[in-house]
Amino acid sequence: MKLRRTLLAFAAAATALAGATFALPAAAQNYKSEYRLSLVVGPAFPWGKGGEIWANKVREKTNGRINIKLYPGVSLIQGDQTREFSALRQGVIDMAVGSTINWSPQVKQLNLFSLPFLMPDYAAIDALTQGQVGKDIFATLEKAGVVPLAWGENGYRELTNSKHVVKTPADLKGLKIRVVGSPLFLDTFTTLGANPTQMSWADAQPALASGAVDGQENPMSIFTAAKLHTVGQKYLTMWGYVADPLVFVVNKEIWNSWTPADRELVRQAAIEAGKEQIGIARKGMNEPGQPLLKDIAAMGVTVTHLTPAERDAFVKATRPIYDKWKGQVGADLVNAAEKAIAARKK
Ligand code: X2X
Repeated sequence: MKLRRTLLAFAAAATALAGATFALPAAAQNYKSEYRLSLVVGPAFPWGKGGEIWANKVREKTNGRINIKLYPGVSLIQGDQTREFSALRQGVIDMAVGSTINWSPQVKQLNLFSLPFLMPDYAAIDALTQGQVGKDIFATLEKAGVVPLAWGENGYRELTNSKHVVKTPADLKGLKIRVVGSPLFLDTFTTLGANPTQMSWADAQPALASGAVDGQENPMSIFTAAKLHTVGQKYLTMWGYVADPLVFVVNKEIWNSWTPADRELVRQAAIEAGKEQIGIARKGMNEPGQPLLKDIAAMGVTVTHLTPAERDAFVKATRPIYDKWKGQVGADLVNAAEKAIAARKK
């Protein structure tokens, strides 16, 4: 009797002990003192700001259990942004807020957003990222070995150059244009008669400054924060041909090393940061009169808006590329995207 009571007491104590160990977050043993968050550009840009907001929210929500350090300039991979996705998967990078363009060499579905003139307005981007297409792409990323948590936005990529006003595809003829990431960009600019060369963002700025290239395409928030008017970019064409969303993502092993409760906090922080970040990225562009464009014009930049007919000439000229890449992205995904955009609330 006494023995049985002792055994029972022992078992209860052991259970309590096991429970206590289990309930204690793995923090002390398994959590790293610092998690490395990769970004192409830092907090002076809306993109990097999104990373900073995420890091701060995570630190707060987890009472410092998860401590994130920012690595702008994709410095963990020596500035080679097209390797970011592989590095994430391999654990060289713990987390990232990355552009769909930079990951598209590894995840071909992400080229969806770079199909020329697929998304006519912000509502079209939202119809994709906030709808079923966004869910399908997250499932693809998950299969590719990372944990996607939320969408952000780099923005509509407008065309700039140092030579002259561009209003027609013919105006692009022979212009040396720096492009990034996927071969789709080379195809698009070659088809338009330009002379595209692929290089990293780090290399692009000196190449623009020296005149090694004449032009580039990037969102207006990148143009202003990087002061591209100071490297000869005096002519801006608002053509809205593609936009690159950002994805808030975590390496799978890192994710699995966190307690379920902490994972939920990190996810919530990413969703909140993503919403805020999109607001910052669109600032000055989605309100009446587009005040950011007035600021850019005041810097001495000639801002060209295309008439619907002028824009249509670019749409027609790039249609063969759209059709060719529709197959590479996946016809089902592109069809679903086209449907979602047609049904969007404006
Ligand atoms: O390299 C670019 O053009 C940039 C900064 O927009 C990206 O990383 C996609």
